[in-house]
Amino acid sequence: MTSPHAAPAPKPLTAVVTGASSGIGRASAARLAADGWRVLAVARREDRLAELAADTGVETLGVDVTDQGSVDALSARVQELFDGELNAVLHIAGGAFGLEPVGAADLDAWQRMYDTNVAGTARVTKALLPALRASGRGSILILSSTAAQVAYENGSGYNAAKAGQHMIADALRLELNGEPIRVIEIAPGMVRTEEFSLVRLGDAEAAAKVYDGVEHPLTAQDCADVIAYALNAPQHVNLDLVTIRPLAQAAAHKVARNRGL
Ligand code: 8X3
Repeated sequence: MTSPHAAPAPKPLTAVVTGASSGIGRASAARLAADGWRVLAVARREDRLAELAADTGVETLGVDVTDQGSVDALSARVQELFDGELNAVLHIAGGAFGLEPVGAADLDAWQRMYDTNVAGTARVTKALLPALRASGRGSILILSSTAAQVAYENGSGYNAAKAGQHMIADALRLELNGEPIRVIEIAPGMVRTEEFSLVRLGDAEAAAKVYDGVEHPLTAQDCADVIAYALNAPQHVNLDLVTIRPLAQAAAHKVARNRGL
């Protein structure tokens, strides 16, 4: 029998995950749902989201982070679904398009990288900040990359976009100091997902070569585990910046291949 003095069950924590149709976004949405969070998983590809919803029970919404009307609809859905109280936003939407030197830069691809990674993060943050504030326990988690930390040949467009996200994280942390909202940056190195290198390089053979001789690149699940740790940690613990690399990788340029790692 329940005691009349029993404390009410705590309200589940709420999260919005962008880029949830595949890779690290999908794995993070699924992991938070398994941890008991109420998750609104968003991405452009609604067919993929429907599969995720069927597998995990998360709520979904088709959202393009580069489109203001779409992000306004996201904010309205958060209001409706979570009574306007949001505990975490995970900025996973983004990615790399192309791999060429500055002298041959594909400026359309640069623009797309800026729009999705940088402006997308700012647009979604701006829209959801009132709900993060209203929850009294908020986290803004930005998935950047080791590409934000050190440049590499042919990486400049992506380096610039990811460095932009890093700066958003740092500025936000200063701006929100004194409020119960923490800002967490997760910076993975070599992660093998079904799409990252394929989207970047446009062909499966070139994409597979990136991981040649590396037996255990990071997986989306590895990243989701770290993300879940950061978000489930007590609110006073702020993992400002977590760099994650596979054992085989010491730096962007230093990858041990064919060593069984
Ligand atoms: C992915 C890491 O090395 O391809 O964000 O830039 S890298």
